[in-house]
Amino acid sequence: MTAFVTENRILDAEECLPRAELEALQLTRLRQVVERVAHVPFYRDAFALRGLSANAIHGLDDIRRLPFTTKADLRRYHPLGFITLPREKLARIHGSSGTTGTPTFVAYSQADLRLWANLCARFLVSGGLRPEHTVQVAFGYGLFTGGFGLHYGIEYVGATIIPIASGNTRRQIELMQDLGSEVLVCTPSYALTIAETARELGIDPRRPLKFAHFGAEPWTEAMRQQIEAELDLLAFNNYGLSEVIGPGVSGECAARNGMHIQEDHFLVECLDPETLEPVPEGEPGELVFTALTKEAMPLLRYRTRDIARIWREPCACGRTSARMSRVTGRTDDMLIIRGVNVFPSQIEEALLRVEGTTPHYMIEVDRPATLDEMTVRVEVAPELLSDRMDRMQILKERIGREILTVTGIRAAIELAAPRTLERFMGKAKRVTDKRAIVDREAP
Ligand code: DLL
Repeated sequence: MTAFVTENRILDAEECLPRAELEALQLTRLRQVVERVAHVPFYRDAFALRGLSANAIHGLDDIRRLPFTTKADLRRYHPLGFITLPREKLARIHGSSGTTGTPTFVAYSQADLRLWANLCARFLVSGGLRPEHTVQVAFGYGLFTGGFGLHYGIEYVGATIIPIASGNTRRQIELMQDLGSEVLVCTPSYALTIAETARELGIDPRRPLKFAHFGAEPWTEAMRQQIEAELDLLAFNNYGLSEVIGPGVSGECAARNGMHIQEDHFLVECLDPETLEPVPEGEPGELVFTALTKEAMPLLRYRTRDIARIWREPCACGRTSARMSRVTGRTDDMLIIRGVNVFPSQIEEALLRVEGTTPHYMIEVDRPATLDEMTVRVEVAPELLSDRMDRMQILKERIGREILTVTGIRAAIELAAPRTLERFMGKAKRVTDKRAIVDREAP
């Protein structure tokens, strides 16, 4: 690992390795990690069943002989059955609350924490962060990996951090102005809340912000445009998940055309979630990651449930790594409504096509009799709210049509006044499924 924000150098050498060299490095590291996890009970048993050892890995394709790891496996070995180091060697434990079931924990060694800081620094730098910037971290600090992950990445770059965490939006805005934050780090939905609150307070939120790094939840290109217009900044997307390391798995460069996956540390597969066979390059599939270099708790073939596309064409920025698209849905977030697959992101896409509907919405699915029904509640701009029922009806029909076009589903539309739907400081939770509760995370 090198500190890379020196005079003219803003890339780690490993980020631009020629493909063949990158793959050779991945293969060496894959063998090492297989060896490292061989005594973890889950993998020991799975390897025994398959007659596997590190010697059985001859090429990267041999990854397909390795077992998958799922959230349900982590639960089965709760709380820390996947660690490869003695407990006393752990430096940090984070956790993910998840929406169903028991929380799961992830562990880091000192070396893992250094690696994590480096990986976050890489995407921050590729998205414009420099040591002279002041950065406001409005992610939660705690078991969630967002706050601490980004914090140490920013520190690694050498920029000034304001670790305000999420919440207290008014203070957030005051501080931003007082201390001159140029960079904002949070979820995209919280950025919208910040913009909205600033407007209400009569504060111009556009100064001094210059750019932002958003992640931890799905968002659309239209939402990016809206945030950029309201806050007058450049917004970069970054992706990660606790089980793999936290933020730092991938992030956008200046080209903002896909997120560079940090492939020297994470081997990625893009699989058909049903057949678990690789999808053709560029096609959407479930992302599956193998952590190649982590010490304390490297997971093999972790099934993220995130749907995205992956491609490997070279990027103008010089990085040679594969890029991933936005996450277009999760296999477990996917709603099946009257047999049709619907992702919350599609509803957002439809809403953003109708001027005057803000991106604050909630989706409710119910089955009052035999048929599923979807209701979309959406906040609309004050100037669109009217006492005239006919006008409101026209607006509802327009929204309904857009949702039908995007999803193929007819939804009941309810219009809400501004600021009446719930706001989120962290990840937005927009779906209520009132049909029979199922454990969506079961393998
Ligand atoms: O959300 C790690 C993170 C923190 C990433 C801060 C980026 C910034 P978890 O709480 O384990 O970890 O949630 C991981 O969040 O599987 C995705 O479904 C979703 N997610 C994360 N980043 C993005 C993104 C953190 N840029 C889960 N776009 C993942 C869409 C994202 N979804």
